[in-house]
Amino acid sequence: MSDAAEQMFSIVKASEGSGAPLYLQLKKNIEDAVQRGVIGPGDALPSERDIALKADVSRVTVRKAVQDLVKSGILVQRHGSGTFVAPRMERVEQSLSRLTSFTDDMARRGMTASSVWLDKGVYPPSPDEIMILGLSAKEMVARVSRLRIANDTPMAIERASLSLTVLPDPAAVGSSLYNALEMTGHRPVRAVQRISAINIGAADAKLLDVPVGSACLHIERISYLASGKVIEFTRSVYRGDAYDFVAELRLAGPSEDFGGKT
Ligand code: 16G
Repeated sequence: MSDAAEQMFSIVKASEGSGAPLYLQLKKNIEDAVQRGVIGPGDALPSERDIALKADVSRVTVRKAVQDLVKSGILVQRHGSGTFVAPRMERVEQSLSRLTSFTDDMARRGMTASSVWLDKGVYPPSPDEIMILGLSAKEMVARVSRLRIANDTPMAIERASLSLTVLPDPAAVGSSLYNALEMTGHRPVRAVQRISAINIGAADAKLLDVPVGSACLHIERISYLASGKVIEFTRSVYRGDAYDFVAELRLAGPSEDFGGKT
């Protein structure tokens, strides 16, 4: 570790004229070192014991500072291998005017899309699924839920529901849902997407490898066939630190309404 990096462990004790709690000083020093690039994404921090020795503070003080920095996403801890500066997230810019699939989006960027399956099965539908997919109460619904990954980074969790008439065997879906729909002539041609801000809960945070409560985007997509039939109802959680959704806006003509709810 460079001399400049070692500086982040120099703490001023109360007896030496500083009133700030030791863990806050240590936390700020590490945060400043990350911001100034003295230590970079992926760099390892010394062990808790070594930091305590270098800073001449207790291990409890080090733990408190490090835990706060992990919570705010500045550091990451990997079981058994230590504490690291969080990797820098390459933000993905996603157009809101084209109906594309995750697989297409990543391929266009030269990234490899992969998924971890969380669920694929047939279930009795929820009231939302009945209403949105236009099912009868007796029909079952196909659900495919996946953690979507770009290169090695988890980007989103997508939970899709479809009518069994278009996806009779969800277990047969391979790496792309839209490719599976395309094969049976059911790829959607239009979609309405609703995006809202959320603070992510513990289970989804673990899957996306982000701190609990971090800012994410909740996206609901309802997709349609050319006939106007709803084909897909997907609820997703996208990482807020990874995505910019971009929409092109044009001045409305005098006869166009603004699409708002009245
Ligand atoms: C996109 C869609 C999702 C769709 C998926 C299909 C959003 C927010 N979501 O990620 O609704 O199910 O693509 O991707 O854009 P796939 O064909 O790669 O499985």
